[in-house]
Amino acid sequence: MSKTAEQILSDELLIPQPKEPLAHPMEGYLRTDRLPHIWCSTCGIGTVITAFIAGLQKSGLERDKVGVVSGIGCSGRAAGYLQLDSFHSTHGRAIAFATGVALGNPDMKVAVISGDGDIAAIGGNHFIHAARRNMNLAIICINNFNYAMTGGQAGPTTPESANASTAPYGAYEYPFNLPFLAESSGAVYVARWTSLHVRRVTNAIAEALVKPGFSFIEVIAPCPTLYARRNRLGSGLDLMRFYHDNAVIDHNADTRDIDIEYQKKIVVGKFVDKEKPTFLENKDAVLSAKLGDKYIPYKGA
Ligand SMILES: Cc1ncc(C[n+]2csc(CCOP(=O)(O)OP(=O)(O)O)c2C)c(N)n1
Ligand code: SF4
Ligand SMILES: [Mg+2]
Repeated sequence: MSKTAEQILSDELLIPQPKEPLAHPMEGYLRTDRLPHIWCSTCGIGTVITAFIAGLQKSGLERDKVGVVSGIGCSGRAAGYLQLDSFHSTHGRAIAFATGVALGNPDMKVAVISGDGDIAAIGGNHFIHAARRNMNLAIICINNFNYAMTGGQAGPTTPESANASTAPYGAYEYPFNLPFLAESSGAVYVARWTSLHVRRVTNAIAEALVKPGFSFIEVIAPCPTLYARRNRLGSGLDLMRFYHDNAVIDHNADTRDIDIEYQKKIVVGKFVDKEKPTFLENKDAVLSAKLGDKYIPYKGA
């Protein structure tokens, strides 16, 4: 039985506590045989994985009712380390793949954990159409402002003037404001946090997992090896300090106004949380009304 949003927010942060000393405190949720992981020291991706496991626990969902899909990239490695029904799909196709899993298993909640490039560049079309259809998916986009795995190229969220390997004199394209893109495409839940806001990210993931329909959570996270090094921003810890000093929580912010400018204030919060029938609910409602008893509601593959 899934928990309500109120129950989730009133619970304490639940980090899995092993009864006996184990090899890893999250053993049971991680494929520990795949450790050590590939991520660099002070990279923000691991924090999101920790928050995902804690959020999954808070959600109260049965583990066999949750699937995780990632694309390709450093962030796209997330699914491969999680001991769930998890899939490392192709670059840009994580949401398309997750849509198939969700439609084939309507009683399952499918989460996508992937990067800004995977979700908003090559996968941008799948992103807007899954949001438009209100597919039952929870999207967690780890935004490190660049294509990290392939060498720090500029992507669709790189702030103007930031240095990237394909923008050595500073990026000059206009970046996406992802919460605005998600909301205007139809998402029913939209939040932005940084990897410093572990408790908030955890709660957002728990809420998104139990919310029917398309939820989107952007997590701004350090990439010390490429983005921070090229921009001389220091280590991941320095970026966490920057988030501490520059993240402004404003749940009532209009998503149109929360563009991210290079090394300026970052508006974070839960911006959208509304109810709307999902893709399958709409399909069943429309076809039952038209076809009556002749229509057999779809129960999954
Ligand atoms: C079809 C295809 N195009 C390009 C690539 C090369 N590629 C692999 S990862 C990646 C970028 C990943 O960026 P992002 O999704 O932001 O993840 P990050 O590494 O930053 O976490 C690219 C372009 C690929 N693997 N497949
Ligand atoms: S290259 Fe950047 S995003 Fe990739 S693991 Fe290293 S720090 Fe993290
Ligand atoms: Mg990236």
